[in-house]
Amino acid sequence: MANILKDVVISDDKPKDLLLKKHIDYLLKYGTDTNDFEFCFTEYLRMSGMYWMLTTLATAKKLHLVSKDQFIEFIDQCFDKESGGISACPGHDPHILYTLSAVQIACILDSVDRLPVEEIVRYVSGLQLPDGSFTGDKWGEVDTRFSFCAVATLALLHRLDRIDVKKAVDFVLSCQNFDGGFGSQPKSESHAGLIYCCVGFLSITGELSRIDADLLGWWLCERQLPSGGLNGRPEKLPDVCYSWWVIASLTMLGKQHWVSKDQLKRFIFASQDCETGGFSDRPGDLPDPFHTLFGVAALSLLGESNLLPINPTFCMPQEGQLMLLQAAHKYD
Ligand code: GRG
Ligand code: ZN
Repeated sequence: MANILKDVVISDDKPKDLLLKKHIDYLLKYGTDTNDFEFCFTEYLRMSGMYWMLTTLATAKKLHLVSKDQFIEFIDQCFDKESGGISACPGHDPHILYTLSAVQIACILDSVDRLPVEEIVRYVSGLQLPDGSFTGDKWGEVDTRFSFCAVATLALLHRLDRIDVKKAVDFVLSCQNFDGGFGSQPKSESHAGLIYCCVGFLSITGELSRIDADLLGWWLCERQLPSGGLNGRPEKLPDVCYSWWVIASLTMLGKQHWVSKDQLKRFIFASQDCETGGFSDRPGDLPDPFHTLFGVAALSLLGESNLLPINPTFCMPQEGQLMLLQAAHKYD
């Protein structure tokens, strides 16, 4: 029996170009009603939500529409003096993901000098285990996402020397699978989100040449479905966020041309909400700030005009801090 391919059909009434102004309005309005159910429900990821919003606005050249101080003050309220880490919102436990988001926010706003840099470095380096892996927080879960968060945070703060980079690289390489992809831990299934984390990690640590780029590039470009959208692993539906996780990984590997860019753009454009603004995971679903960032960021990588170039490793606008860092090594 033939395999039935999971995919979506894009109807002709779906948007065919970028509705940027609507997305700016959607993001600026999001969070103005703090009693809104969706806003309250997403409290546990607020710091990342702010990073998604700011990166989208920066990529759309609209950063001047927000006040810097409000974000830096929020980071201050989320800083945990004891551990040195940063949480998603006041009163929550610190975590490496929200610590990275806070550092990204400060970089985008050119305000790293207002961060408690040494305490943050102490927190991140303290999460490394003897085998080189990283836990996400004091509770001990190990995942390659946290290896990425650790080196991205430290690279942005110019403090990579504060961890054992060689051991960290060995751990990430031990999560590489026979299909060329990477999972969350050794022997875990390859997944595009985790591949982005591991390729990004190896880009930051200057070890991209340790990847079999042809094998991984093949796995990644097989994520493209007839609709043009990309899924995160075989047999799954396409989703706008994988436009980012996959195309950013292919870009770091110098193989962006291995997927059809026009078909991918068609899928991303079709996932915009022309009434409210914002992108959803796939055409016809409800929009959210997460998919709005990754839709816009993928379009930037695909060369969409009116958007600033985005860095495929850090998912932040290239200009400013990242120009100096030059951490996204090309595969050669
Ligand atoms: C700075 C851009 C940036 C990121 C920070 C947290 C992180 C680093 C990246 C997340 C990568 C990611 C999306 C990992 C996915 C993990 C995973 C196994 C998801 C599976 O979710 P399902 O089963 O999704 O709901 P699918 O699409 O596979 O059905
Ligand atoms: Zn998604």
